[in-house]
Amino acid sequence: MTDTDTAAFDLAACIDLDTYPIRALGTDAGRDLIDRCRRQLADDGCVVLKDFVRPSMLTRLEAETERLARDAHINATETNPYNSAADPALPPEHPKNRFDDRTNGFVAGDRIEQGTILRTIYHDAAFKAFIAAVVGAEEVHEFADPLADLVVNVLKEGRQHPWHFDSNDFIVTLQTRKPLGGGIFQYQPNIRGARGENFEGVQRVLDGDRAALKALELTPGDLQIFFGRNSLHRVTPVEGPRERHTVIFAYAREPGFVGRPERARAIFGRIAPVHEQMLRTEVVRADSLED
Ligand SMILES: O=C(O)CCC(=O)C(=O)O
Ligand SMILES: [Fe+2]
Repeated sequence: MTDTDTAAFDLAACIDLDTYPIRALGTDAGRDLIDRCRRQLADDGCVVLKDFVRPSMLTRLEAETERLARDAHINATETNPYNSAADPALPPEHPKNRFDDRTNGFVAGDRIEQGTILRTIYHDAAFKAFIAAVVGAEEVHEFADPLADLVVNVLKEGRQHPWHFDSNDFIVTLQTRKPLGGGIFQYQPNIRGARGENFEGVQRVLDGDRAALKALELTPGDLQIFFGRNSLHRVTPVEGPRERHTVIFAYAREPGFVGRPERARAIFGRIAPVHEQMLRTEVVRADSLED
């Protein structure tokens, strides 16, 4: 590790605060930014802030995730859009029975040190206040899960993240490395929601209907805020030897969120002490129910 990897730095040198005045949300320019983001999220479920990270920082940003990506846990599995089990009572063409390869890798949060650009942004109070204002929350809270709080999503050549809905209602991502081809983020805004699951609509997308699909042409430094709970989305297979890297900043509306231990095992290949604690508590609870 070199000095530049660990040197502390001012976030103002990293984020384009002139275009994105996240430290001055009470000013006209700050309110304007929030309004624009909120309108776009309401219309589309997605907002992209181009060049959120200043171009002068991109080399360092890319080097950071490139170094971390060597530690990614590759978890090749088959998943349906709901990340659930198949339902044999339903026909094979039903979306619940449509499984596709999920072949991305994740670098867990405990591999990402303090002093990195990624952790500096993640813990920054102004950044969190900005995200809260955009998603319409009083506050957002860092995950209390040392693996899932901050992760790097790594897609190698031929790998993909297939059609799915997220379990979090919103997700904040930053692209740090763009592949030579493919790796396109596609989504169909609000395909499900208050009116229900819309299995027919989901099935049409899985069958190749592209009529209402949107696609993002992301480049390194772009920040994306996305309501993935109701918008079906995927990342298409990466083409060429250059990996695709995105960073996921995970926040919750309530404090203390920890993912399920079995999910940590599936995604990161291991669990943290907080998950071990959860398992012990469950055993105690199960025992007392038996009595
Ligand atoms: O890497 C991305 O652009 C987003 C991946 C995604 O949809 C997810 O992690 O849930
Ligand atoms: Fe997702």
